[in-house]
Amino acid sequence: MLYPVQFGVDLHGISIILIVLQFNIQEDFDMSAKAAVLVPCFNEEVNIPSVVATLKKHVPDMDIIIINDCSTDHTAAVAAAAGVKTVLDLPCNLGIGGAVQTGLKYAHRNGYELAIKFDGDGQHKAENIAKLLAPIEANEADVVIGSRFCAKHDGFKSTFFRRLGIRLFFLVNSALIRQMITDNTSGFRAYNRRALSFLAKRYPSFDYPEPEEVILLGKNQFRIKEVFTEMNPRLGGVSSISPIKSVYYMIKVMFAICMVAMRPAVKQEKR
Ligand SMILES: Nc1nc2c(ncn2[C@@H]2O[C@H](COP(=O)(O)OP(=O)(O)OP(=O)(O)O)[C@@H](O)[C@H]2O)c(=O)[nH]1
Ligand SMILES: [Mg+2]
Repeated sequence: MLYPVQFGVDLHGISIILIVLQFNIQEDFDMSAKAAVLVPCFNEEVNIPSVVATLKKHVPDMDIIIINDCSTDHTAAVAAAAGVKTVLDLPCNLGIGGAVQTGLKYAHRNGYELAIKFDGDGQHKAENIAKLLAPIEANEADVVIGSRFCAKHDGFKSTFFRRLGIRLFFLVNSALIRQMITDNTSGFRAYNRRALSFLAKRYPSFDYPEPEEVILLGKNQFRIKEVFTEMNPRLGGVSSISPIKSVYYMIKVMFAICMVAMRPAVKQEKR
C-alpha cells in the first residue's frame, strides 16, 4: 500500500511544508498490537541484526518499526531479512528528528497506545524496556527517559566533552522546566498515547532533537520520569556526533531550547 506523509518543518513559529513523501508499508498490519518499538536507522546494516534479535528476545509482543533514513548501505534489506515486517523507507535523509517523527506519526496513525524509541546502533538495552514502561503503566508518567545518570554505575561513559554538554543540558533544562532531568540527550524513551499524539505533530524535526523535546514536553505539562538504564557503546558503524560536531551540537541545541522555552504552551484538550 502507498502511504502518503506530509512533512512540515517548524522553524520555531514559522511552519514550512517541505515535501510530500510516500513510502511502502505492509498491508497486514495487526490492529490489536499495543506497543511499537521505533528504531530510527541511518547506515546501521552492521548493527540491525543484533538489535532486532535482542528486541525479539526481550519484547516479543511489540511491533518493531524500522525507520530507514535513506541509508546508503543495506539497512532496509538487512532489517527485512532479520524478520522486521514494517520498514519505513524514507526517500531522502531527514536526520534523526525527522526519522523519529516519521515513526511517531506512523505509530499514532496506526492506533498504538505505547511507543518506545530505541536506537539502531545497539546502544540501548531491550531488557530495560519493561522498566521504562512501568511508570506509564502505573499512570505516573506520560514520557519516561532511560537515564545513564540518575544512579551511580560503572557502565559505559561517553567522552569528556559529551559529558560536559550533558551536564550543561542538565542545568539549563532542569531550570527551565523546574524538574531535574539528568539525561537530556538520551534517545531511549517511552511514550503513552497522549504524548505520542502530541509529538506526532510537534516532534523537533531537525538533528539532535532530544534536549529540545524535554523542554517541549515539560512546558506542555507532560509528566516526565527518568529511570536508570545502562547503555552500551555503539556496536559498530559511525556516530553522527564527531568532536567538531559536538560544538555545533551544543550551540544549535541551546538555541533551539531557548526558542522552545520562549514559545507559548500548545493549547491541548483536557486530560
Ligand atoms: N547519524 C545519523 N543517525 C541517524 C540519522 N537518521 C536516523 N539516525 C539514527 O538515529 C539513532 C541515533 O543516532 P546516533 O548517531 O547513534 O546518535 P547518538 O546515539 O546520539 O550518538 P552516539 O552516542 O555517538 O551513538 C541511530 O539509530 C541512527 O541510525 C541521520 O541522518 N544521521
Ligand atoms: Mg547512538
